[in-house]
Amino acid sequence: MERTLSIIKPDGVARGLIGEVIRRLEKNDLKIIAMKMLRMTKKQAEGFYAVHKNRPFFQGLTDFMSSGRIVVMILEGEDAIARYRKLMGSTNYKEAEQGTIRKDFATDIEKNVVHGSDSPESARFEMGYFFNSFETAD
Ligand code: FUP
Repeated sequence: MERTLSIIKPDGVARGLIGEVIRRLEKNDLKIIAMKMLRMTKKQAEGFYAVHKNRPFFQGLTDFMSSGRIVVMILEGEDAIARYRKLMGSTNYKEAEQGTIRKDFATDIEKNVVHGSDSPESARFEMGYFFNSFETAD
C-alpha cells in the first residue's frame, strides 16, 4: 500500500468539479484517508512549491494556488502515486491522454484542476505539509 497527496486546485473547486474528481478516485480504488478544504496564503503556496522556486512559472503558479479554496486529500492504494498521476494526465492538458482528469477539464497549463505527488519523497513532504499525525493515523 502506498499513500499520495491529491489537491483539487482553485479552478476545480470554483468550477464545481470536487464531486467529479472524487468519483474518479473512488471508482479507481484510490481510498481517501484524510481530506480538508482550505485556502493557502501566498507564503504557504510558495512553501509547497519550493522545488519550483527558480522556474519562470513560479509567481503565476503560487498566485493561482493561493487564489481560492482547495481540497487536499491523502489517497491510499496499491501503487497510488503512479496510478493517481495516470488518472490526472500530463501537466500540459493538450498532451494528456483521453479520459484523464486534465484532458477532460483543464483549461490551461496552470489551471489544470488537480495536483498529485510525483515520488515517494515528495508524497511524504506534501502529506506532512497539510496533515498532522493524528489526521493520518489508521
Ligand atoms: P505536475 O506534477 O504534473 O503537476 O507538474 P509540475 O510539478 O511540473 O508543475 C507544477 C505545476 O506548475 C503544474 F501543475 C502547473 C504549473 N506549471 C506551469 O504553470 N507552467 C509550466 O510550464 C509547468 C508547470
